[in-house]
Amino acid sequence: MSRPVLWITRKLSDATEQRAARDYEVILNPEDRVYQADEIVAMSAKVDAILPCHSEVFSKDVAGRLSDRVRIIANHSVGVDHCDLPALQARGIVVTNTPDVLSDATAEIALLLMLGAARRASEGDRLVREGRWVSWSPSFMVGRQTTGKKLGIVGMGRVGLAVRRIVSGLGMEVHYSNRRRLPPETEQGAVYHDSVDDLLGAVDVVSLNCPSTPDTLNLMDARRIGLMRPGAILVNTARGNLIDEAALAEALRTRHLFAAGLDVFKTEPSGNAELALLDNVFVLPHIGSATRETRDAMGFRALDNLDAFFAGREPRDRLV
Ligand code: 8YV
Repeated sequence: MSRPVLWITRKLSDATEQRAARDYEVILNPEDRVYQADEIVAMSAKVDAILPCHSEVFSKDVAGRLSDRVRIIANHSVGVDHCDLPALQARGIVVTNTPDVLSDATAEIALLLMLGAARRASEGDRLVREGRWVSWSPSFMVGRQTTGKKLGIVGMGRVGLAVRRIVSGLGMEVHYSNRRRLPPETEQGAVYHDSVDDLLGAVDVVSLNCPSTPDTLNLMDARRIGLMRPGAILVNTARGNLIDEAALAEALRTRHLFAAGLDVFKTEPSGNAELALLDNVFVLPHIGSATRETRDAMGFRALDNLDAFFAGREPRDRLV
């Protein structure tokens, strides 16, 4: 029986590409070029399966124009806001993602962002590198301590729970909001708020860990940012769409917020020029899951889903 043709849209880890080449007729992208809508549609006529990243957008329009040959889109990401799931489902295309395996790596970046924002890491780094560190005093570069403070996690799913685990050494009091309250054994004493609004005023640091959906677009708008405590810190490792970036920039300029730590932006790549000008923002270029271990694990999880599908079994991470 001939092997399914699999298009891997971006350059993935060596281990992932080797395993894929062992089991599929693979089309790779060694130049790591980003494919646009018409190219995705054209390529779809040649393949049975696609293994994309969040950089390839399967909008309603693209879903409608994909070749009938494509049977499964096995994403190399947990977030699937780049996929119009109802439109793909209507085409009979199975869609999977890669939950669990990136939670710890993403939580590490949330911790880094929180501490980087609280302790003015970008500012200090620039000062030393640019040769502007010319004096020292006890009142120099004073930041905020997070030890023993209150952390609010918006979206207590797998990544939210990993964030809570990783900050445990800081003795933070954990609060959370979530669509559903967690059972006591999972909640483990975290304080539940039945609305984001209610959570925001109760904590010193807010970590966004919920998916980007039409309901969460600009979740952190000017009104909600205004509900945060004066001097609070906002951390985002989820998706840029969760924040009204102009409203955030204003709150940082006026110092209503002490700082923000951001790994994700509305426009990627590139980020947000207005935010980048501010000293009290610690920014990274969407690298939440970018560790060698996690990249292998994500690739393998996507391949596990493909293997199950082509063996006639239900893929573990099937979304539609
Ligand atoms: C990835 C992500 O870097 O999984 C997600 O949703 O945003 C990131 O972990 C990216 O999607 C890799 O394909």
